[in-house]
Amino acid sequence: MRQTWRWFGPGDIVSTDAMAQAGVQGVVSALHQIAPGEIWTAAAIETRKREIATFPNGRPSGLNWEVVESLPVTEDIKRQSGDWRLHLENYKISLTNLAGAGLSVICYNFMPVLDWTRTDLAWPLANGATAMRFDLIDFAVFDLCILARPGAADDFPAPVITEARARFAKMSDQRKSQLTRNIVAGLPGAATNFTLDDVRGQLERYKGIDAPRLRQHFTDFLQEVIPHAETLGLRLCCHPDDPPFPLLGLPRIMSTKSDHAAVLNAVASPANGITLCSGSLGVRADNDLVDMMTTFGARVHFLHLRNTARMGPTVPTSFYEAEHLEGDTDMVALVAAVLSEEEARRRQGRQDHSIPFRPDHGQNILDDLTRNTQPGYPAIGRLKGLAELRGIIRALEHQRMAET
Ligand code: DNO
Repeated sequence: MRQTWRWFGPGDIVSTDAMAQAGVQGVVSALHQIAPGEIWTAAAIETRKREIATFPNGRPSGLNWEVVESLPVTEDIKRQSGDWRLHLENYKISLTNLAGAGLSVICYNFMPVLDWTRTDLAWPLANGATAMRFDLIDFAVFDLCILARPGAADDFPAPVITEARARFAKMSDQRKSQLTRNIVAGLPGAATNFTLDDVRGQLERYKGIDAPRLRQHFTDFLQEVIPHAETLGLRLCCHPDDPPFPLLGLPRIMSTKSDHAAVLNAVASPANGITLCSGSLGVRADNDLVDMMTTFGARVHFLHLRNTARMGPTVPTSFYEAEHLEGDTDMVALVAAVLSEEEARRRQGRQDHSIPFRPDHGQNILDDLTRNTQPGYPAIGRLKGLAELRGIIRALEHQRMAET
């Protein structure tokens, strides 16, 4: 398992030397400064590679850009409207340029309008640390009372609506604007940064696009892009919906095991793969992560290892981001399944037998609490997650060696 770490570029408070000291083997990055739909030029890609390869003091870091997260799919492509054909052509050109620069693993997602979504970015835990959280009642407050979306009341159970209206009546203006910012202003890595009116406009443009139609658009995207990616030797890997259920009345189609099977079956190619994200998928009790890893293993090109704790039994539910080894996913069992897949790949002579993973997110602990890093991407919280995962990997590998 290849230990990688997400880096947002030269503006990231967590610098390249922090990554090196965390002991990471490869870097995950994206050209966030380029608007979705535009071409990632060879020159811009080379610049990012150089930035990763250099410490702030100018010395070589020894680090290499190994995974792209994300090459964004535009709303036009998802809706098949406006400039979608131009965006598709540009997507393919960006892929050509990335392959030319030696990159081969490309993560993306197909969530309409909102990428990953939380209501709290720094929810206090009993020990003084903070974690990210999705609170269903707060989300309903946003949808029903702040965005005031027509039809929102059809999308929540009656008790949730009652509680949300009561909470809204007592909510301070400060919390209302914080909640709005948290949901619509774009979390790190998201391709979009909206105002309330932008969201309303986007929702309007999705009218008539239900789950089957979005899935058809996704298939069309794959049929266009995957053959090109395959000739370039690339491995595309779709990230699941986070959270894995519909929001704002928009369809979400990468939430369950059968969603993943449909995407993988849409185009049978090694270039058409998935990013297995335990934190996103683990929010649904009906997603068995070990089973998904075992079933889809051959096409898992990238892993996000993170844990969430569900706060209720239903879908949708509230949840928070637990420590990497706590929460609802059995991380030891999942890592064991990944190691089995890697062993199978080695036997088959696959070059990509070491699957890149990153310790996804982290709680804010110690100096993180005053450092103002990107939400979800603190230095120490992630380092702790990486260290714990590294311990599991080392122990399981040791056990495997002893058994053979
Ligand atoms: C959150 C991330 C997501 C992810 C994209 C992938 O931390 O996992 O923003 O990068 O959804 O396309």
